[in-house]
Amino acid sequence: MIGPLQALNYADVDLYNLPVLRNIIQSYYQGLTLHGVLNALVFTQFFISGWMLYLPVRDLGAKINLKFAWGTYIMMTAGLLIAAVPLLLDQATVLYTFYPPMQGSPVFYIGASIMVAATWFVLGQVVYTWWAWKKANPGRVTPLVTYMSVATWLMWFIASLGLVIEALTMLVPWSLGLVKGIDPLLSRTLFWWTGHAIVYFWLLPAYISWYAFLPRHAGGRLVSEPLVRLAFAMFLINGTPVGLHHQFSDPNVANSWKVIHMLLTFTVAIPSLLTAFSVAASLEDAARARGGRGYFAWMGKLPWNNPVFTGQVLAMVSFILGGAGGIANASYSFSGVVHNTAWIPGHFHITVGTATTLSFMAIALWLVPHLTGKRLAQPKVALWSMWGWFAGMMVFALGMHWQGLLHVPRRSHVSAMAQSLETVFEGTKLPAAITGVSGVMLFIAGVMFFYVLFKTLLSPKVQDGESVALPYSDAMNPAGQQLASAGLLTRVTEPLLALFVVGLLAVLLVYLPVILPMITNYQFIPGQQLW
Ligand code: HAS
Ligand code: HEM
Ligand code: CU
Repeated sequence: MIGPLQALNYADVDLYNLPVLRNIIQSYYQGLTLHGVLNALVFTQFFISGWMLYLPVRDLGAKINLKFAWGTYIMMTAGLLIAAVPLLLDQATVLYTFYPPMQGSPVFYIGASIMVAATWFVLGQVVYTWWAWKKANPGRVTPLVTYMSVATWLMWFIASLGLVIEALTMLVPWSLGLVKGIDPLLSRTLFWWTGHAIVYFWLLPAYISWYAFLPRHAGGRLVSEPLVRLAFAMFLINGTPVGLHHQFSDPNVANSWKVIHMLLTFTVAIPSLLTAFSVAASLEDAARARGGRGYFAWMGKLPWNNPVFTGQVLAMVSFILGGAGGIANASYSFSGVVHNTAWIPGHFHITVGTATTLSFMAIALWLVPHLTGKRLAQPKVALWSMWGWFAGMMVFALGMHWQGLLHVPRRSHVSAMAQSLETVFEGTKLPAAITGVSGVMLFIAGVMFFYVLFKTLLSPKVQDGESVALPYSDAMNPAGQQLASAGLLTRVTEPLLALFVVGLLAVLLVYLPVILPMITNYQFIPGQQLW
C-alpha cells in the first residue's frame, strides 16, 4: 500500500495530505520507515527463516525439535510486534537503516533486536541438524539443497555480527539513556557490515530455487552441482567484507580501504555471473528437451504458461539489469553521480524488490499448495500477477534511475515542495510520470497475487501436502555421494565450517583497521528527533 504512495510522490502527486491517511500515517517518513522495515527486514526474514528451515530438514529427512522451531517463530513474531508499536505510534521514524543520531524509542531497537536474534536460533537448528547428519553419515557429500542452505545461514552469521554489535553496544544503551551520545560514523560502518551482506541473505534463498527446483519446473537439468557449491562457498567467504561501498562519501574512512572494498565488491559479482550462465544453460537444456531449436528461438519452448516458472525467470531477467546497476554503484568514480539519488531505489527494486520478491512470490505458488495440500486457485490470474509485477518494477526502475540521473534525491517528500518537481529538477516530467504509472501497475499486480494466494488458502484440501516430494532437479554433472570419489571442487567446498572461519577472518581483516580508529576516537553525539 505504501509503495504506490511513494511512487506517486516521485510522480509529484502528494496523497499524504488526504485526511484519511493523515490519521494513520503522520508523515512521508513514517510511511517510508514502515515500507523499508516491513519489506526489506520483516517480509524477507520471515519467508527465508521458514524456507531455509523446511528445505534442509526435508532434504536430509531429519526429525527436528518442532517445539524449538515454533519457539523461534514465536520469538520472531514477538520481536516484530514489539517493534511495531513505536513504529505505528511515529516514535521510531528512523528509516530501515536506523542512521543515528536520529533517535527512536528504545522499544523499537529492542523489538528489532529480538526479531533478528531469532534468526540465530533458526540458523542454530539448521546447522545442528546438518551436523548430526554428517556425524551419522561419515564420508558422505552434503546433499545440494542442504549445502546451499547451510552456506547461506553461515554467511548470515558472519554478516549479522555488525548489526548485532551495533544494536547491543550502541543503539539500545543509547536509546535507554545509559550513555550520553552515539558515534554516527561507527554505527553506520557497523550497519553496512551487515547491510551489504544482508542482500545475499535475501538473494541466495532465491538462488536455491533457481538452481535446485527451477530446472525441474522447466523440464530440464541443473548444469553442474560442483559449480553451485563453488558459488555458495564464494558468497560465504566474500559476501561480507565489501560494505564500505555504501560509504564512499563518508568522511574519516581512508580512501585505500574504500578502494579495497570496491575491488572485493567486484569479485563478489563473480558467483552471480556463474549463476547467470549456469541457470541460463539449464533453461536452454530444458527448452531443447522440449524440442527447442536455434540460437534464441528455443526460449519460446519454455513453459511460459506456468506462473511458478515464469515468475522466477522474469525475476532473473530483472536481476541482469539490477546486478549491472549494482556494479556501476560500486564503482568509486560513478558512485558520486548516483549516491543518495532516486537511482538507488531504482537499483534495489529490481534486486530485492523483484529478483528476490518475485522469486518468493512464484515459489509461494507451488509451496503453499504443497504445504496445505490445496490446489493453486486461478493459475491464469497468478500468471498475470507475475507479468504485472515484473513489468511494473521494470517501468519503476526506468523512471527512478532516470530521475536519479537528473539529481532527484531519494528519501525526499518531493511532491510537497513549494514548486513543482519539474521546476526544481528540469526534465523530470516524463520519468516522473513513468514512475507514477508503475506505482499503479504494481498495486494491481499485488492485489492479483494476494487474491490468488487467499483463494488458494481458502479452497478445500485435495491431498496430503507433506507426502508430496519436493520438485528437485536432476544434475548433468552431479557431485556424487561419497566424498572420497568426488571431484576436487566438491571436496574443497565440503568443509563449510572451515570456509566459515576463512570468511570471518576476511571480514575482520578488512573491517578492524577501519573500525578500531573510530572506537579510539569515539564521538558522543546527542540523539535527534527530526520528525
Ligand atoms: Fe545493491 C545499494 C552494489 C546486488 C540491494 N543494494 C543497495 C541497496 C539495496 C540493495 C537494498 O556498490 C540500498 C541500500 C540503502 O538503502 O542505501 N548491489 C551491488 C552489487 C551487487 C548488488 C555490486 N543489491 C544487490 C542485491 C540486492 C541489493 C542482490 C538485494 C537482493 N548496491 C550496490 C551499491 C550500493 C547498493 C554500491 C550503494 C549505492 C549507494 O550509493 O548508496 C552485486 O551482487 C550484483 C551482481 C549481480 C549480477 C547479475 C547476475 C544475473 C543473474 C540473472 C541471470 C538471468 C538469467 C535469465 C539466467 C552480476 C544471476 C535468462 C533468461 C532466459 C529467458 C534465457
Ligand atoms: C523505497 C516504491 C515494493 C523495499 C521505496 C521508494 C519507492 C518505493 C518510490 C523510494 C522512496 C524514497 O526514497 O523516498 C515501491 C513500490 C512497490 C515497492 C511502488 C510495490 C508495490 C517494495 C518491495 C521491497 C521494497 C517488495 C522489498 C522487498 C524498499 C526499501 C526502500 C524502498 C528497502 C528504502 C526505504 C528507505 O530509503 O528508507 N519503495 N516499493 N519495496 N522500498 Fe519499495
Ligand atoms: Cu551493498
